[in-house]
Amino acid sequence: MKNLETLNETFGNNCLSFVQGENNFIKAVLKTAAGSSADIYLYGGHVTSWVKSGSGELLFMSKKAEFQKGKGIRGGIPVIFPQFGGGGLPNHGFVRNKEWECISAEVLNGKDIKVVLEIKEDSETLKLWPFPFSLKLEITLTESLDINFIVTNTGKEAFSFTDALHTYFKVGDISEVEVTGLKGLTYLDKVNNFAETPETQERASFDRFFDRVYKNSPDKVELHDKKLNRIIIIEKINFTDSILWNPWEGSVAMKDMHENAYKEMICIESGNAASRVELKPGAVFSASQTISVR
Ligand code: TA6
Repeated sequence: MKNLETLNETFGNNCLSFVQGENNFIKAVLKTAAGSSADIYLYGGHVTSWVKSGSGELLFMSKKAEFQKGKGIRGGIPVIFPQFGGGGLPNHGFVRNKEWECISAEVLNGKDIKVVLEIKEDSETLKLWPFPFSLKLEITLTESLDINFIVTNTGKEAFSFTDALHTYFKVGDISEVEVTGLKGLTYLDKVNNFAETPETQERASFDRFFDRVYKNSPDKVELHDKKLNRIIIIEKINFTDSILWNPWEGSVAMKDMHENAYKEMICIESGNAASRVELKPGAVFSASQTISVR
């Protein structure tokens, strides 16, 4: 794990610097000439802020988010691999709870910034999940925030996984939010024993706890925020599903969620959650998400 000085010497430029963030966790701070910015912690490969010039902060971060080794950071864009949700591994896998390496940083077209982070197996992960792998995140800050999610099977055995970019969006008031693009899909309703449920709403709205895996969702979904008067567009490639979640008043039991935090957020996650991705030795899987605002 490189220290701050080495990171800045190796990758720093006039748009990117590494600083000590919360609890002295190292984060990259990206700033474009157009006035957009993003914060990316090496811990978890975790984007915690995306500010678009003219629109303000687009991502939700809990005021009580914990920056502790072994714990997930509550908010931003947790990276979920090799397991979405519960199962034989820790909930949502283990890469969000580990240090990633920065392997490259460059300014594109004189204005956009691309940072590549990588995590590989180590003795801890091999105990949990006995497969060598590489997971790279190519994060590009332009007028939008683009993330390429690239898994390589670097071992000699095939493996399978589920995944997600577990994105927490900041909203003005969850009761004044609508999500479009889901009508006609079937979702697994985790609030109702994973019942296969048809989505009948053109403009899905929310008034209670929801936790839904929309299978084979379209590659574009929109978040309409009436209170903040903005539309966030989530576009994805090769992430087959969209997962929507808000704990509602249940968040009172979550010690890393501040009071009434549920009112200010919605998770719309791009992932492969309902079906596993199979990867042969040497094979590469890539998926991407682009979020933008208008
Ligand atoms: O994506 C929705 C979900 O799977 C919910 O079921 C809930 O567990 C949420 O993720 C948060 O999980 P976490 O492990 O980050 O508390």
